[in-house]
Amino acid sequence: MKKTIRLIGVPLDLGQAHRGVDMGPSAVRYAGLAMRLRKLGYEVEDCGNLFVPVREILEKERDLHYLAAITRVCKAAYHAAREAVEQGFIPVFIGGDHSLAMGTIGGITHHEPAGVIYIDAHADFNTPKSSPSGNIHGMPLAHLLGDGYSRLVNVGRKGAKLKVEDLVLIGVREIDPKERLRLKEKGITVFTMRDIDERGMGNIARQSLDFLGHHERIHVSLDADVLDPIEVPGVGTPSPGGVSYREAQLLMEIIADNRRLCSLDIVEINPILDSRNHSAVVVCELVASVFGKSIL
Ligand code: Z70
Ligand code: MN
Ligand code: MN
Ligand code: MN
Repeated sequence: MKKTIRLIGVPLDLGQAHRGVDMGPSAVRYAGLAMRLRKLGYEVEDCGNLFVPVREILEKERDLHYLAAITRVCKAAYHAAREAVEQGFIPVFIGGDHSLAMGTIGGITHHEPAGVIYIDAHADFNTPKSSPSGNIHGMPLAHLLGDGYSRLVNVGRKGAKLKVEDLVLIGVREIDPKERLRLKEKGITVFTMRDIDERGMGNIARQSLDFLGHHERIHVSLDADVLDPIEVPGVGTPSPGGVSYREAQLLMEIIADNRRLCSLDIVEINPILDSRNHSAVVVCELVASVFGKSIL
């Protein structure tokens, strides 16, 4: 009997500047994610959305990068992730921007450590000091490893939620100057677009899973902007030269075959910048693959 998947929407758009990411959960539901997963034989329970305050009522917090509100949403996401694990569900968090990962990954690792495959055009490894934008969605991994705003580092439980050996990044092609230094100082495992071009996605996927071989559970955090914007235009920060749909499919299929997936974030889909919900439909196909859809 397959485990039940629990869908949890997190319409968070406070971690970055573009409006529309808050509509991601609706776009992904409308694209038919639940039905797609049921067809694969899963039971799917949709819990609706976590509460996120509307940006227009937080004008006074803008210069503070909405830190207080993001912290509250991350605490709620932490709790939802922890509870889903305790109850034996596979949680799928539908964002919203990537700052939600500071909650979800914390909650997933509340009782036991897990490995994280972070799939993104960006490294999301800025601290408030290294960030040129101040946008908190560029900072979740720094906080999960213990650096940055103490309020966010301590969401859910005190201190870092991940160690360097728990994390791999795939698909990176845009890194800020100080962020690059931080990645090197900490020795983070990063597979860039160059690595994918030279060695192929199949090799990168298998090496990532081997690197996380000491974990029984793997969390995947999928930022839609990892995909090439020609194929997936509905993202706030389009970054040319990205992963193709087929490369992303292969990565998802290899993760599925490995059978350690415990939870998933799908983030940064922006329906306002999309046309006819195409990007959400593409991402739903990827989610189906990571949950075991196979061609033959
Ligand atoms: C940049 C920053 C980012 C996502 C953009 C961009 C970060 N490094 N993350 N889109 N998902 O502002 O820190
Ligand atoms: Mn991201
Ligand atoms: Mn990104
Ligand atoms: Mn942005």
